[in-house]
Amino acid sequence: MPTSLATLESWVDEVASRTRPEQVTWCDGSDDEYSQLVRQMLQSGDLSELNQDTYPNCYLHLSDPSDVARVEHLTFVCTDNADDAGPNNNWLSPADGHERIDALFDGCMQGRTMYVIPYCMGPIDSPYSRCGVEITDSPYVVVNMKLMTRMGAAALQRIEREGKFVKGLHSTGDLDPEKRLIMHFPDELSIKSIGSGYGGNALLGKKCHALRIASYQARAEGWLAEHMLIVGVENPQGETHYIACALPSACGKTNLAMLIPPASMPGWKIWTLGDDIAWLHLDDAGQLRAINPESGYFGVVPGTNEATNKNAYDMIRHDAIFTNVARTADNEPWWENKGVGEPVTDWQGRPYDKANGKAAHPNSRFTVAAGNNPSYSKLAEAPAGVPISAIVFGGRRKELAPLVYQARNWRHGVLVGAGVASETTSANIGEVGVVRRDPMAMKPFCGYNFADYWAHWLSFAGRTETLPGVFHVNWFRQDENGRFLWPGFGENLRVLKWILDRCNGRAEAVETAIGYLPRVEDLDIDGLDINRSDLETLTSINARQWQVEIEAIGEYLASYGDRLPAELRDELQIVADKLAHGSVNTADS
Ligand code: SAT
Ligand code: MN
Repeated sequence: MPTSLATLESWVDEVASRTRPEQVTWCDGSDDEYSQLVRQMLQSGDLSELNQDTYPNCYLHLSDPSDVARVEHLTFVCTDNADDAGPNNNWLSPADGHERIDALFDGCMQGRTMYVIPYCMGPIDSPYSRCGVEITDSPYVVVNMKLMTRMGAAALQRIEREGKFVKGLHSTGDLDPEKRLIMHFPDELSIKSIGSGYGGNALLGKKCHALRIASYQARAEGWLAEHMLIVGVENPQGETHYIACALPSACGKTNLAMLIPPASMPGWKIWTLGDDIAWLHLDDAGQLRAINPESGYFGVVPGTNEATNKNAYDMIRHDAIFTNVARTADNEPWWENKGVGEPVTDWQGRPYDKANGKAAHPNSRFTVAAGNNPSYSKLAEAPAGVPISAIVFGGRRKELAPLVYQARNWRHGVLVGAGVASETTSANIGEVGVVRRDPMAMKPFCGYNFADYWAHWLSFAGRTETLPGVFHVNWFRQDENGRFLWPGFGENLRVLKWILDRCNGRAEAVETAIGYLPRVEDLDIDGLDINRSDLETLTSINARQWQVEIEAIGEYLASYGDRLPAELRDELQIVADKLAHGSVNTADS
């Protein structure tokens, strides 16, 4: 018997009798198993080899052209009461949800192998970690789970000890977009996903478990599961402080988590803890601590080059799986803004022709184990996680939002997070570049009613005296000609420095209606090539535009009805009043 846990064994049997696979394989997470699956996929054509001299152990997977991103419109949260899922989720009752999706699972694995993948989200010996088991008929999912999570024998042992795990059932089905569904049953700690082999739809440990199910669990248990990178910033004196930062998908979380300090800031170092998800707990002393539940990265490829993110560029030169990139004549992977080489085959395997659009899909991805990252922090393995000094929210905004500002306090910070809006990206199927509300960058990922989620966030203020500072950033401000005002990438360290200096009482700011802003002279811009007027624009606000924005945030919040916490409404009124009475321009130290 592969497991001593009867509930696990009987669930696997039950799934097998519904899906009727040819065989069932329990995954042990070993390197041998990984190599064996890679060999098998090279034979079946699921993977192809890239140039093994220049990209050793790197492989390319081309997905079905209709299956290249998450599908929010086909993603459901199934709770007894529709209000518990909230207007931020598509809802079905658990009975209807099971009925609709189970019909698609009937016999779907015939002729295929069913893999059973025990995994642990978080360091294997951390009390903050949580386990799951994913059943899938996709060997591509197995190898990605091996790179992204702690999967295999050690996870199974923990699951058997605890007797509790999240059940994730996945099948690629027949990839028909009409028969694609991703369902969550938070009260049952279970996930069912069919019809997609892509990223967040199929690697169930990631968005489905570590965000949607975990956020629901976190609320009941008093912690937070967030769409945040975790980064350590070491100053020239050797002190390291940690920041957790929420940005929507494809807005540069991986780049920020792996930032390379500019040459004009010697002595600074960046340590990566995580690039996508943070689980945050208060410890006994009331300090907020973070772990990264993942152990690998599923990052956006286009735009990665030696100048923008040398760490990522180097990290994906070996032992990486590429999904939906193009290829060069030398059989190297190629993507837009790689900086070297020319595509000869596009992401659909066709001869490259400009007329067909981009060579690599804009949401093409790399998968690598976190250990490949030259700036990987060993503390990512620490069972107790790291203390968080600052929480940063952000979005992609052409206008309005300044480069950075600080919330007046935690309660205001929750409003800042709840009001986040961002232009949509290619990480979801749908229109790109439309501004939409994306509170805490969790719009696609919060497993319950946002109103309850904000109440949960607010409740932290009553639980400790020492909460982190809360900030908002926007790297994407443009002028009327579409030119970016801020250089971004490594230069973002200047903003992180101001943020941490604020938390440590070392930086000045001006109080405005929306919060504390740096003056140009409060930012360290030594050696930065940027003109003064761009900096002025980046560090100022337009009160009239903000009045319109605050009104829009008010309407958005009101759409949550009676469940909206009154504190949030009060906080919004404070900002509206400050805007109406002219911003207070007092220097603050
Ligand atoms: O496809 S994923 O959800 O894994 C990536 C993303 O959208 O952030
Ligand atoms: Mn993400």
